[in-house]
Amino acid sequence: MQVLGFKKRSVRSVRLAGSGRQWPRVMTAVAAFMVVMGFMPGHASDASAGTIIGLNGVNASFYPNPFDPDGDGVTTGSEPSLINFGFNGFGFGLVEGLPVKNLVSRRDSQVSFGAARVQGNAFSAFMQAIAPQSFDVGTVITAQYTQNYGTSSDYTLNLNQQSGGPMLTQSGPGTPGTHPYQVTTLSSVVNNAIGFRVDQTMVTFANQGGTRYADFNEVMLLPDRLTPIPVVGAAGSAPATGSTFGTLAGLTDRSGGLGDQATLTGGWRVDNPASDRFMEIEFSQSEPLTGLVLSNWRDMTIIGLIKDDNGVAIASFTMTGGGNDGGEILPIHFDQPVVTQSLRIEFSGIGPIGFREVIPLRLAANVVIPEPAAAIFLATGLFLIVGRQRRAS
Ligand SMILES: [Ca+2]
Ligand SMILES: [Ca+2]
Ligand SMILES: [Ca+2]
Repeated sequence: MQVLGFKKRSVRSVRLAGSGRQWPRVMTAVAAFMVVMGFMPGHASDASAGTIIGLNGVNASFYPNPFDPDGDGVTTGSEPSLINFGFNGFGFGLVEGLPVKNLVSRRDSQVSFGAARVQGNAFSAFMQAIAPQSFDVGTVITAQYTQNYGTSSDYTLNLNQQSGGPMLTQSGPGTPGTHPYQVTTLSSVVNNAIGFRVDQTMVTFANQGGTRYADFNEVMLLPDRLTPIPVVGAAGSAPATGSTFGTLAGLTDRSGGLGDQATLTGGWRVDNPASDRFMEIEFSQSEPLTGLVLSNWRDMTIIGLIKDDNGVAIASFTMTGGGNDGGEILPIHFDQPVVTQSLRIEFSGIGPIGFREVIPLRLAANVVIPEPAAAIFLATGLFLIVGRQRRAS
């Protein structure tokens, strides 16, 4: 089994690299689960179709989607989520170029499957989603792909609260030809969120006349206050035959990837991977992993087993493709933090493997009193003590 070395690889993680003992039993369970769930590899749907099962005492699940409470697709089923859009200021010819519900579909893509688009003749547009019930938000994670046509499509994202006004939580420059994943940790959990609104500059595309567009790929609102765990190394399968596209650094560069295979940047993909089908990321120290966002590349089906730095399997998962240009973007939650210095994913099945992005997350520290405020607090206390002493003397 080939192991690509980390700069700081520990003895523990070398052991983990050769461990595949639990694979057959786990994959039997995964296969049975897939049959029960009616999972068909390659099935294209606008519903998120991924599955996850915690293993060896770890409870793992996907963070629920407030806009798809019954989990069968946004605006599919009984939930009364309200998704709408419009121009800011003067405009005409308003059209939903791609379904705006794709804002919360938990799928990502460059421009087609999984993305939301409003188009027409205006300079600014909004897209918003209101959930049937209020929910907690501690972290906002977004994906925005902007075409490389020379004009910035900057945005602001406001949380809508059940009581109180809109709350600005994130903004982005919309730099042409980029595909950023942005993680924003709120200073405290918002308990009465009801939805969000993206306001965005509309831009013209080359050879598209005067029509202007606003594209946005995904907004994920997670209840925990999470912060990304820094990644210091990565390793992955080499191809048996064929090619690797992108780089291992693209796994965790906060870009969803650009271009087709031959020109891929911001992602990592291996066609015809060797028999040791894996990817691995390493942290500088043991970290309490609470969340993990996985975004698979394009139309590939992924069947994976996640292992900690002792080689213990903590979860198995599946992800589907979605047509030519849309993988899933799935936020995994571990009920109890998994303390580990590395994460390894071993792939099963056939076909290419790869991700647009992997985001390991831990709980954010509680907000402390900023130093100037603390100094005032201490000075006030000291003043009161001195005052009492003077009065007493
Ligand atoms: Ca639904
Ligand atoms: Ca989407
Ligand atoms: Ca990436």
